[in-house]
Formats: sequence, structure tokens, C-alpha cells
Amino acid sequence: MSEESKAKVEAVKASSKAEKAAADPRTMSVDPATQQMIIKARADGVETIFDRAASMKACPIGASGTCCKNCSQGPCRLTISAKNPNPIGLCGATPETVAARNFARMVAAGAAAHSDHGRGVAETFLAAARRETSDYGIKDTVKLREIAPDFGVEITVQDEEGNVLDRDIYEIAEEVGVKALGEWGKQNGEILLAKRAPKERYELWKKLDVVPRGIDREVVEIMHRTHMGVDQDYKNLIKQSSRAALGDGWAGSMIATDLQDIMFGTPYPTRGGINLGCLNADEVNIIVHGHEPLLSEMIVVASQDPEMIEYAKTKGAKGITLAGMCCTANEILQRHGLPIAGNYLQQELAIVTGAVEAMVVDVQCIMENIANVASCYHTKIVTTNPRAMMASGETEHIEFDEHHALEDAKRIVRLAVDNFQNRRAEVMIPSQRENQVVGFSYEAINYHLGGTFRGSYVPLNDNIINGRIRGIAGVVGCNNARTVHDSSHLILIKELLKNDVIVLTTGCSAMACGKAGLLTPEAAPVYCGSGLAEVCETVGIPPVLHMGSCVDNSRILMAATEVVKAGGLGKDISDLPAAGAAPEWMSEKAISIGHYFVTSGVYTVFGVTLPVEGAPVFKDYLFKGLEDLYGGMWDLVEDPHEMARKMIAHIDKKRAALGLDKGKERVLMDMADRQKLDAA
Ligand code: MSK
Repeated sequence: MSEESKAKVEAVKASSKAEKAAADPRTMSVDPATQQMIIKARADGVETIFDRAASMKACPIGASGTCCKNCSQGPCRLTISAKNPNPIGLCGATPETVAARNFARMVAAGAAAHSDHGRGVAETFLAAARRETSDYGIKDTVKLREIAPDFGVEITVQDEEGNVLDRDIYEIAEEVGVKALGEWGKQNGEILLAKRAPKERYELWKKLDVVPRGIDREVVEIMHRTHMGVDQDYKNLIKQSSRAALGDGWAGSMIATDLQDIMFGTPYPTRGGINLGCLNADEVNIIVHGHEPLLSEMIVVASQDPEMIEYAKTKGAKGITLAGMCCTANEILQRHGLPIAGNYLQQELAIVTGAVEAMVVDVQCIMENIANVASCYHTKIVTTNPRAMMASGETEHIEFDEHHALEDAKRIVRLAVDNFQNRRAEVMIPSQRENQVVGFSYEAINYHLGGTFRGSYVPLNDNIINGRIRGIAGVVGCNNARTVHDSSHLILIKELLKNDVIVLTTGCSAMACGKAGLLTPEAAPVYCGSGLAEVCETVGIPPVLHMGSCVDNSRILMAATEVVKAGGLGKDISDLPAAGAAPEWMSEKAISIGHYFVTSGVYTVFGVTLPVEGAPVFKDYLFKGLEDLYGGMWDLVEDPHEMARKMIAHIDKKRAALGLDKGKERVLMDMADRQKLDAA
């Protein structure tokens, strides 16, 4: 055999070895339940995202951010090389312009997704306030009274004798609902909740002229500016991206969180289970998947209805199990303690168990392929939102309407029960089922890390100042099939805990933590440095605090604001020893979230990739230039160990700036100090 042929044979051997290694489920996920279901899917002849990720490569030019397809003269693919150091598109657009436009469009899509979710919540809230529906009501009246002034709504009224009386709750709710809905279509002025930010931050946004006007307006303006031949200045495009992203974090998402809390209850710590082992072989299994809690709240009620449970028994099932997937899961978990079947990359695999009678989807993060997977089993896919229909496979559409939501929910549960007897594939449910403690809204943290009788963030600040807690990290975001499922979340978070950094989490990251046992108080002595372990053990909290779903990243903004207001750690979010990360991000919403954290003053690191590599000047602006403007900036680090190192270095930099580089006890503030702070 010639040397050349030998080399070819060796190359083939090596590539088949590499393919085999790539196809090994242990290289795809660190979660044993996921690995087991990938194997079952293959045995059943079912293709999943894990297989496609191994066989289909991402487009390198799109991944670098410099593919422009905003007009029909392209797509123009710009690659900087030695031969062509200054490539431009047909119209002359530079890599910077193209990458900034693409980035801005991702912000717009992400902000739109969160905010349209928020709009739906506001509409249902208003219907509840006007008593146009009997299925929804006002549950958390304390929170309603607390937030009403932020919308300029009075909570008291004076009678003719001058006595101050509490206003009727439904009257307040209606006014709040009207004001909240008005935030979408406002043409001028400012979003009302921008003033919730620390004063210094709000003033900075004003100075930089980025306080959002109305939510819809900022998104529409991005679409206009990124149309062919409009905004050709990457800095100006990012300025508009900042308005839209802030309109997401401090309006669309924040309003969604607030109004959901008022209608369904503000989360407080509760226990729940997580992973595919939450499904039950002898019960009707229903999975609610997506993001909006409006319908899933009603499915909770319908699935617990004794009549419905009896009906399930007539079909041979022992009962009904309702579990969640993606952020709808976080919503029903944090308010009802109902289990989570899995995070984003497990949606197909839940169906592969052969035990899911119905997967009920609303909006966002729903893979089109679940319809194909479902067709290999008996699972019914039920779409419920007119914005999110599916053309592939056989799906049922039962449209959610807030005016008869419970009726819709009962119809869906009955459909699932009727499907129980149609199981046709082998049922195999992994045994993995972890316990977790969730529901750390910023109000709950107020009490758990704060005062016993009166909520306060002061004790948390004290522990940061004395160095027991080195800093705070927000670790959030998705799974990504281009990385090992859950791995980067867990490596990063464990590194942070070891270094006494307390972690706030949401979304699929929170679920990765839950599956790995990090969301229990018992995790503190196992994973934390001595300082953080001591704090967690003293107050009985997990070292990683589950704060909810993707829209609930707004809770992290509020928690950061409360820390600033409690004093002793600077005057702005950018002064805090804090950092953010999304190590396995994949959705456009993550880019919007990342950008509202950056513009709120947070050093924010993403993993996997960022579509900026093909435009070095633009990348430099995001990674360095924004720090001068906002005190927060973007970063990209693939390796989670290195990501942890950089986040801790940033936290230490902020500690040093605050004079906290040597641990010290906090000097207790007296009333005069507090008044000075308030006046500042
Ligand atoms: S669900 S946006 S995959 S976190 Fe909110 Fe998970 Fe990311 Fe969807």
C-alpha cells in the first residue's frame, strides 16, 4: 500500500473514531437521564437534536456575525483576511455595520418575545381586574399595593371628612392594568419602571439618552434602523439596542413578573422535584412547555380536579402527573411545587420515554421536531397560542382564551386522559429525580437573607462587606446543543461557590442546578467555600437561589437594586462585586437579557460563541468600549473554568474599588448615615 493510501486509511479510521466519540451520549450531556434517553431514542429509530448537532455544522460566517441578508443583493458574507483586510458588502456595509445590525436584530427579537409575553399577561390582568373572567383574580394584594405607586396609581383615598382610606383592590388593579398596558404603545416620555433603578443608574441612562420611550417603539425602531441603507454606525445601532434591551428588562419582563405575581402569587421558598424521573409510568403524564403561566396555571387547577382524576382512573391510570418543561416549568414549580421534567435539550427526550400523553406548548423554545418525535409515539402535541402554531406532524390546536381559560384547560387534560390507553412504545422512565428548594423572589430573599421581623438586604450586604460572601453572580440562560448539555453551567457554578460567590439563577441554568443537587441547603457544605457555607447554613438556604423563569431575570435586577439601596456597596449596580453569565446560551432572548444586564452596569460573560468575531472593532466596543459608558461590558469565554476566573477577578476588582479587598466587619449605619444615603 502506498504511503498516500495508508494515510487515507488512517484518516478514515480517525474520522470514524471521532464520529463514534461524538455520537457517545456521554459527550453530549452530563445528565444520566438525558444520556439514557438519547440511547433509547436511537434504539427506537428516532432522531433528536443531539444527532443533528453531531452531523450538521454551524455556518462559520453567520456564527462570526458578518453574514448580511437584509436585502436581496446578498447574502453578503464578509470575512477579514490577509488578502482582503477590509471586506465590504455590495452596498458598502462594513463588518462592523453588519455585525451590529445582526446583534441589534437579536436584541429586538429577544425583547419582543419577552415583552409580547408581558403584554399577554397585562391583558389577562386587566380582564381579571375588570372581572371579565372568573378564572383569574388578584391574589397578592400586598404586592399590588407595593407596586401601584410605581405606575402612578394611588392606593389610598380621602373621604369627605379627610380620613385616609384604602382604595378597593380591584379599582387599583384596573388602574395599574391600564397604565401597564400603556407602556407598550407609548410614543414619548419614559417607561415608568426605569425609576426603580438606583438613582445614579437612572441619571446615567438619561445622560446617555437611552431611557426607553415605549416598549414597542424601541423594537420597531431597531427594525427600521437595520433595514438596508439606514443606520450605518455600529455605536448608534448599539445605542438603540440599549433602549430596546432596557425596555425588555425594566418594562416588558418586569411587568410580566409583577403582574404574574399579583395574579398567581409571589413565589416564596417551596420544594419540588426535577428530571425525567418525575414522570409516572402508571399515571397520565402531561407536560406544559414554553413560557407563559397563563394557561398552565389553569391546567394545574384542571389536573387536580377530583372529577378529572376519577376520569383518569376509568381509563386505567392511577392519577394525573403534571410536569413542566423550560420556563413554564419554572413558573408552575415556583408557585405550586409541581415537578420539572427537564430543561430545553430534554424536550424531545421526555416524549421518548413513551409515557407522555400530551405536551402542551405555548410560546418560545419549542423545537419544531417535537412533532416528528411525537409521531413515533402516542404523544399529542397541543398548541395553544395563535402566535405559535406548528405545520409539521399532527398537532391539535386548542386556543387559550382568558375568558374561558379553565374550560380550555379541562379540554386539554381530558384529551390527555383519553390518550392514556393509546401508549404503543416501550415505556422507559429514567430513575433520576432530584429534590430542590426554589422560589427565591427578591421579596423572599429580603426575608431569608435579611431581617427576621422586617425584610432587609442589610445582613446580605454585611456578609459581602465582611467577606464571608465574596460577591454575587447571576448565572442564567439556555442549553445549547453545540456544547455538552448542562456541563458549563455546573462547572462554572461549582467554581463560583467554591470561591464564596453566591449564585442567583433562572431559566434552564436553574434546572441544570436542580438536577445536580445544587438547589438544596445541604449543597452548601459540600460545594461552598467556608464563608458562603457558613452564611447558607446559618439561614438555611441553598447556595444557588432559583429566582424563576427567563422573564424573572427582572427579579435579579431588582435584587441588585435592593443591595445598592441597603448601602455600603456603592451607589450603583456597576459598583457591586457582581457579575453575570450565560454559559450555554442559544436564544435571541439571551442577547437581549445580556444587553440589559450590561447596560444596567453588570460585567456579563457568554459561553459557546457570540456573533461578533468577524467584526473586531465592533467586538472591542462591546467588550471594552461599553464599560466606559455603562460600567458593564460583554465578554465571551468558552471554557467555564476560565469564565469563573474572569468573573471572580471582576468581583475582586469591584471589592478593591470599594475598599473591601481585606475582609472587614461592616460599620453599622445610623439614621444620619441612612438619611445621607437617601439624599444622595
Ligand atoms: S427556557 S430561553 S432555553 S433559558 Fe426560558 Fe431555557 Fe433559554 Fe428557553
